Amino acid sequence: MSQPVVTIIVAALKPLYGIGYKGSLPWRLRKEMAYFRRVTTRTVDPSLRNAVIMGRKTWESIPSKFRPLPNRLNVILSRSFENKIIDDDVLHAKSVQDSLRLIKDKNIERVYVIGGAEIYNEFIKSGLVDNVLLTEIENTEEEQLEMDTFLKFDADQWIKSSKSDLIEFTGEEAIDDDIQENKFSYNYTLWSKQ
Ligand code: NDP
Ligand code: 14Q
Repeated sequence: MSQPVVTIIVAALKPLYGIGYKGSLPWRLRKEMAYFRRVTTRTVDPSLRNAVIMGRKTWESIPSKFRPLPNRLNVILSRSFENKIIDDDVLHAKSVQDSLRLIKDKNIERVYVIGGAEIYNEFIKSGLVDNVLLTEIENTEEEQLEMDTFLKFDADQWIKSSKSDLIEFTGEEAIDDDIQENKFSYNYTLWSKQ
């Protein structure tokens, strides 16, 4: 495909859409991480892979034994990088436009923008994002969770898709509502450009 679909995938705590704390995730949600892995890895065409694009800080936040994220082309953005093919699984890019240009001839089915906040904002500003896969998390405890990184998500700019469209888009067999894990309740949602 000449221009693969670009999708942001993010888990955010409502109502402020908090996504990070001190360079890490503010929560540990095992089932949410498994969903992230399945959805970003899955392709319809078995001869293709997906690309995951991330900021330098998010790359550094992934424990080294888990990166590069397997079975996906990992693209890392830094303003101090040269555009460079590191190996078959890792590319470096110095801009949003360059990251998309670099993966053009790489047999990529979908592009997932996996964070963090700065990268999400840069992609949204660029107008190149087609969809947002947003895991909407709610805290079921009184105690406030500490967060220092937030997603700028304006729901008025996006149309929420139906659950059947979410299932079709992700390729998941079924998607539960109000998943409970630790002190949180969450829902997987899909938003498309208005
Ligand atoms: P990012 O991961 O967005 O990385 C920011 C870095 O990316 C910048 O410092 C710069 O690297 C590079 N960069 C940014 N814009 C561009 C550009 N236009 N061109 C080239 N390079 C660019 O960092 P954040 O601090 O914003 O987010 C990290 C936080 O988000 C962490 O707490 C992490 O855990 C969380 N997170 C949460 C997710 C969730 O779903 N809840 C998902 C992913 C991350 P350099 O400084 O090297 O130039
Ligand atoms: C899994 C969290 C998540 N959910 C959703 N819906 N969208 C996302 N973009 C992300 C994310 C992310 C980046 C990230 C991955 C941050 C991180 O900070 C500590 C760790 C990981 C991570 C951790 C792993 O442990 C085992 O395998 C892992 C893969 C990624």
